[in-house]
Amino acid sequence: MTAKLTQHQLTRRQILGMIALQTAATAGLTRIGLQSAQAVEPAAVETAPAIVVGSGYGGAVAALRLGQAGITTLVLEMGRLWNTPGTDGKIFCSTAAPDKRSMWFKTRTEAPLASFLWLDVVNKDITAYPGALDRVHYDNMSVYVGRGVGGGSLVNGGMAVTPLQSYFAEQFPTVDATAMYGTYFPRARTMLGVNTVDPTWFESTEWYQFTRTSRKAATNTGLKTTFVPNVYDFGYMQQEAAGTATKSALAQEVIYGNNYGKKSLDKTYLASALGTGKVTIHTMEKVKAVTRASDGSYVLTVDRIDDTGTVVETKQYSCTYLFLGGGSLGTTELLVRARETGTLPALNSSVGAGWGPNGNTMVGRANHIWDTTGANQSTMPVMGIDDWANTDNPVFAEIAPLPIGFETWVSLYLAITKNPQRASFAYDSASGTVKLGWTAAQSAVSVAMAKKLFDRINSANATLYRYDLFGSTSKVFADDFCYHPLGGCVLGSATDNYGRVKGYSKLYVTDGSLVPGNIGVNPFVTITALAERTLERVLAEDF
Ligand code: FAE
Repeated sequence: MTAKLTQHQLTRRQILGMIALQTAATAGLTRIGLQSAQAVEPAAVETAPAIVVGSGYGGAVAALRLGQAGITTLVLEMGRLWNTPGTDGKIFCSTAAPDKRSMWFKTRTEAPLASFLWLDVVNKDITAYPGALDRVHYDNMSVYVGRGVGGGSLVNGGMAVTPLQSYFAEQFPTVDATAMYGTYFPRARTMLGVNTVDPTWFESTEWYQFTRTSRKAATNTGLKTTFVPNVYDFGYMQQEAAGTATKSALAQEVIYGNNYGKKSLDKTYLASALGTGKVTIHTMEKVKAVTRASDGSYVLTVDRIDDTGTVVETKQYSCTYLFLGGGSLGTTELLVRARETGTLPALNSSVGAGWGPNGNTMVGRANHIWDTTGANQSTMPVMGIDDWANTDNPVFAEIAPLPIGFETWVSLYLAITKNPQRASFAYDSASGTVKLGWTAAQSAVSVAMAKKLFDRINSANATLYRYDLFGSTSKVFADDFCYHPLGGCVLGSATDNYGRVKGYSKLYVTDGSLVPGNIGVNPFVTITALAERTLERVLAEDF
């Protein structure tokens, strides 16, 4: 049984796009498109009217809307196409049995939950390979990102949350919130395939016992909980629970990819983009440098890598319109490097600034023996504790699973706090990379906010924190990693009000780097909606 979307759910163009994805995977191609499903020998310098860097949310929206407008578009993605089963018959590996497919060129997995009972039982040695999840290390902050066709959508928890309109307006004072909430958020949700868990099933299934136990503790504290939509197909999940479909969310699959059930971008935006016949995706190609030629075109220097990470070719591409969708880290790094090495010298000083981890802090609580969380846990979160309206201490805490197959009595949370701290990226000429200037003191602000909320919950329920989950140091709050990197090329500062990069025409940012460090909820719906808004405007005015 597979999670292929059924024909009636798909447009003809999406079906064509999915066939292109499938054919490319089977043939082992790194070049995916309707015409190029057969291997085509590329020219020395390839030219396309539009190039999109990255195939996450921002990149996927750009690819589809450009393709629909009839513009020949090339997408360059540094990760692989995730569509070919390994020897176990699965495309992705599970969190319980990680192998080389799990992480991006690591020799040992680096899972967010480093330990259990202080024991180093979670992480495993693996062979270095272009796996789906990367953990990028900076001083005091590591950032998890997805790698491959679909970017973060391959590895994320699928929580598809629209921020409070009032907070959106606070973070984006120059954006017309009425248009966002009337047009672009609904468009993004429809395109992403957002759905919600059936509340009746939720109340009865063993798979969400962990959520109900956390809800009980929140309710005892007088806190509000709210259901959270997701792009995982809950109809499929119910079939998994009933034993009539192959398990994915119910088989410990999430951060290293889901084999079934999740509507990642390769099933939605990117399939439609390929279906236009105008879009081609090149995989395993990392954009290193961008410059502008005297005729105004952009010239990209790109490393093509193989499965060992070896650069097998350095190529050049040129385009008239360049859309950056490499994510907060990828796009910001490219632009900071371009400014500091003088290849795009007119970029302003806001490029690289305004970065934040969305106030992310992870924490675990120990429940009483009678408050079980269940051996069986779905990997897809469906509920959050919503204390954002508490002006003294605004926190939105997603109730996260700990799907390790036995009873742990642990309630786990990913808290999103309203941490106002921001950091900047600086170019390091010795390594040719950028460094993030985030400090431990800045993380401490998120921890203090999360602690205030969870101290209340522990006090109301006479429960304690877990000290054994984040390494051997008895750390209670995981304050050194995030899932939600935001900012670096903030809308209205590094760009105009529509993502057009200041200082250059026909150069656009479409991804999470536009969001000023915090959005109060899980960010991909906001990133998608902003990209829809950008593409609509740019196609109407700039082409
Ligand atoms: P992103 O999706 O990161 O895509 C960027 C793409 O560009 C990637 O495929 C890169 O490989 C590629 N790339 C980067 N640099 C280059 C380059 N130089 N050349 C070629 N390609 C390049 O960007 N968010 C939610 O809303 N709900 C959740 O439940 C949720 N859970 C998460 C769980 C995990 C484990 C992680 C890691 C993230 C989670 N997120 C969640 C965050 C979400 O996935 C993230 O905000 C978006 O993926 C960001 O979208 P972008 O378009 O900015």
